[in-house]
Amino acid sequence: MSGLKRPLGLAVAQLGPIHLADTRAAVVKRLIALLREAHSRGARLVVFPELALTTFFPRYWMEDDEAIARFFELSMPGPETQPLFDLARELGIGFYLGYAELTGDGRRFNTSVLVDEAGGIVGRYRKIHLPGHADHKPQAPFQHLEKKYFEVGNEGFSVWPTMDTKIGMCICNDRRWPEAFRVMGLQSAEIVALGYNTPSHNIHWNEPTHLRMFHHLLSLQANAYQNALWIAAAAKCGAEDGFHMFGGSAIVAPTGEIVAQAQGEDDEVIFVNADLALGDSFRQNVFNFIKHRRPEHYRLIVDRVGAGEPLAAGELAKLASTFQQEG
Ligand code: CDT
Repeated sequence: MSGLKRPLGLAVAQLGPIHLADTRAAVVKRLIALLREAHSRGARLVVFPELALTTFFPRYWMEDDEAIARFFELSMPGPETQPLFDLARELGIGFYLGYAELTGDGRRFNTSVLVDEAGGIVGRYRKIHLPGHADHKPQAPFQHLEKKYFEVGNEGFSVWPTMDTKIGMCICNDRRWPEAFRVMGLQSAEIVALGYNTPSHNIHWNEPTHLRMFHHLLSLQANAYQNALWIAAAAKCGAEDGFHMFGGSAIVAPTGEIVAQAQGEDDEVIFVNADLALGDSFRQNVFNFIKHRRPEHYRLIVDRVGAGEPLAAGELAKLASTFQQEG
C-alpha cells in the first residue's frame, strides 16, 4: 500500500544529444529503451523532449525546402516511429512526444502528441510561443530559427481527460509564460507535460549562464504551484555537434517542489509515483479559482500584447465594470 490517494506513475525521459548524422531509427531505439525503463519503474506516463526525433535543427540556416523537410514528420506515427507506439500499446504505457510536423497542405508546426495506454493519439499541441528569429544572423555562433521554420500553433492550450486524470501539453519556451499554464489550470489540468531544447548560450543577449537554469526551474516551480498541478519537463541536452543545451529535466509537484531531477546530460529516466490528489488542497484553498480569481481586473492580459503606457486613473475601473462574467 502506498498511502497515496490517487497515485500515477509519472516519468520523464531525458535525451542526450542527437547529432546531425544520427538516423531516426537510432533515435527511436533510444526512445524505446527509455520507454522500457520507465515502464519497469512503474510509469503509466512518460514524457519525451521537444523535437525528440532529430537534432535541434533550428540552429541551422537552411533555404532549400527539401533540406528542411528531412527534419519533419509527414505522419504520426510514421514508419520509423510506429515501433514506439506498438511497444507503448504492448506495455500499456502512455507518452508525450515532441516532433516537427509537416501537414498535408505544407504547413509546419513544432508539435507534441499525447498517446494513451492503448497506443492511440488522444491529443495534439502545436507550440504557440516560438522564440528566436526568422532572419539569418551570420554573426551569431548559431541560429535559433523557430520563427522561420514553424508557424504559431493554431489549436490553443488544450487539456485532455485521459488515464484517469487531465493532462495538458506545452513546449519549451511556453513554460516561461504564466498565461499558458493558467489557461490549462482553468481547464482543471492535473499534469502538464512539456519537452524542451534550451541552448546554454543565449544568442540574443549576454545572459549569465547560471540564470538559464535558474529561470527554467523557477518557471516550472512557479507555474506548478500557482496552478496546483504536476509538471513533467523533459530536456534534450548535452552538446549536439558541439552546440550545448542544458539538462535539468524535472518533475515538479503542485507544492512547487522539485521531486525528481536528472543528474546528467545524457539519456536518463526520472520517476515519481505522483499523488494526483496533492493539488486538491491548493485548488480548494489558496487557488480556489472560482472563489478568489478576479478576471474583471485582468482585462489587459488579453486586451494588450506589449507593455504600454499606464492607464489614466479610472480607466482600469471602467474596464472592470464592462467585464462580462461567464454564465
Ligand atoms: N526551444 C526553445 O523554445 N528554446 C528556448 C530558447 C530561447 S533562447 C532563444 C527556451 O525558452 O528554452
